Amino acid sequence: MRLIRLLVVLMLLSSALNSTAQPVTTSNNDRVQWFTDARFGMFIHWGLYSAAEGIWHGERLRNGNNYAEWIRYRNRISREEYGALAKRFDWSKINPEEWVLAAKKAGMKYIVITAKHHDGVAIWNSKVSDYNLSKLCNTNRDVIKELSVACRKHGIKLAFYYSHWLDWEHPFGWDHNQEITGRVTDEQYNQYWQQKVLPQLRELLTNYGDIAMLWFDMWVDHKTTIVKKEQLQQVIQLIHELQPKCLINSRLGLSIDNPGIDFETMGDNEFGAIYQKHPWETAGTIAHSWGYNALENQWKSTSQLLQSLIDNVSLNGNFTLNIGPRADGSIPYEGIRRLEDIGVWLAKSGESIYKSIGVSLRPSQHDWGRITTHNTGTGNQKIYLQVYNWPLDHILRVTGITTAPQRVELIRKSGRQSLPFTLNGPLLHIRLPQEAGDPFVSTIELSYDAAPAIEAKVIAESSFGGFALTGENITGDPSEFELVKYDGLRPAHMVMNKPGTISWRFYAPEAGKYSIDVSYHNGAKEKILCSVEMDGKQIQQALSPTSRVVVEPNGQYTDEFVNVTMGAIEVSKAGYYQVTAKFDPRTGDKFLFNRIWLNKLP
Ligand code: JFZ
Repeated sequence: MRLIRLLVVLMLLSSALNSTAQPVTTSNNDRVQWFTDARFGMFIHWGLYSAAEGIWHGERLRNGNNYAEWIRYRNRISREEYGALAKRFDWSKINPEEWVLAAKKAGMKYIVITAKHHDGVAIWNSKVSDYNLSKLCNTNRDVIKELSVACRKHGIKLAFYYSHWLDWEHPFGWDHNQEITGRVTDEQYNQYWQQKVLPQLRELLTNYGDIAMLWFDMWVDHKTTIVKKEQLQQVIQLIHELQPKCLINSRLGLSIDNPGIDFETMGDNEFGAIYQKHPWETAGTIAHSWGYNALENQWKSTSQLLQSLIDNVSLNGNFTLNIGPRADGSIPYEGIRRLEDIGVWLAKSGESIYKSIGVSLRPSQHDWGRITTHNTGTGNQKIYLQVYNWPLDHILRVTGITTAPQRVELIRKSGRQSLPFTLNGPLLHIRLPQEAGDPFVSTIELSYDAAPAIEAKVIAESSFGGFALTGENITGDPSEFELVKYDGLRPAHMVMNKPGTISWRFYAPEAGKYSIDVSYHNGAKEKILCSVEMDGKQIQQALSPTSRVVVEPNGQYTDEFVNVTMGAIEVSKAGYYQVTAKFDPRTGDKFLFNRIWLNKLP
């Protein structure tokens, strides 16, 4: 799966070489356009479990994931005892319109609510089963009805999470433990499907107006579960029959390549690493648990949440951020605080998020942040530099856009501030004020009257200057040598276990001498020759064997990587150069190449 994604992105990158930054549509499927335009939505986990608050008979969640909505299964709670949690709901306080207002204020465009979670409890007044929140609470209120009215009133799209595979309430529904007990047969499971799943989906798609999407939750391949493909197809058919515009996510149990699946949902809190053409989202939490958990203490910072949103947008993805209200409907303060801060940010920088997408440069090639671009659809184009880390020397270095912008403006709360810049080939330097534009993420807008030209393959300049030539930014065939990411101990590296040559596209900002440092691990017994060539000049060095390095006392060792200054190569003028490095390990030698550092000598 990941390998395929990697290949796709490499194809995209190579086709992007020397292209222009055409304003791309974020999707070519009309039904899903609103979703990719929206970029940011709210998830709400709310149900009977909200009243347990992650504690049962004095005990925290058992067995792993620590998701409060799993408490019935994890803590082996009986149907009756679990149903009695209904007593803790305070209907005088519950007001779904407040959730909608919080979403709106945060700049979110849609809401996905857990209509039925794994516990099997419908939170609407379902005619299909009496074991629903309204009946258990003995109220004629229907939160789904109220939420749908409020969403319509405030212009927020409404979507339902529906746990189709797992249902811990229905006698023939599925819970994981049946892998041991083997309790439910295929016939019985199909009864659950025909008598509960399909009728409840029919209710949800009939009684609450337009439903923007159904969010299913099977995070393993359906072939490894009791669910049959025909059953999933019945669901798709029903949705298309009742609400043809309603979107369906990949966690139905079918991958994005299947007809009927509109967008991909990544793993929980799994953010994108590569650009993907099809619509996709990350569902994430503000803290850890989805349902309200009294023992929660892992609140993410506003910067972190904003960066997650921006990272995903830069890779064509959405962010669906969860809140877990309490049984009285209130949203925990820590959540409200962050939603409000994000809303303030989006009110001034929203153009860089909504209807926006990334540019065709290497993802995360800049160490200061990310780039998004606004899909204007017309000739002019905006590019947004999302600065996570304000450079100490007050110069923002942007690599790969070779057209000079007409304007460069820092977006501040108080207005826009024009910034001076220079463009040298693909190297844009923007002079920044002392103060960051925003305490969380500063946005700088570049305006162009036509799609700017993009030079996708050139090595990005680091903050403070200098260029790192790595296994990730080579030109040429990236599959010849294995690329290993930073694994927690060793730095990222390329495994060169046979003689080989790798090269890069480098832009020298000026004439002069560039020093060349190489960082490597040589696990062989003998020296390995390295030669580096640029502009027809070559320098060589025999790289000595390297040893082990102690990471932590008493035995945690790993491969040592060393830096060696090989010398310098002089170029006669500014411009593009191919840099080539040649290594001659014997086949099977353990030679790990980390990077070359190129730096202009004074
Ligand atoms: C599921 C649910 O079990 C959970 O309660 C919550 O509703 C969440 C949104 O979805 O949990 C998952 C699903 C997928 C992964 C992990 C937990 N995953 O792919 O890593």
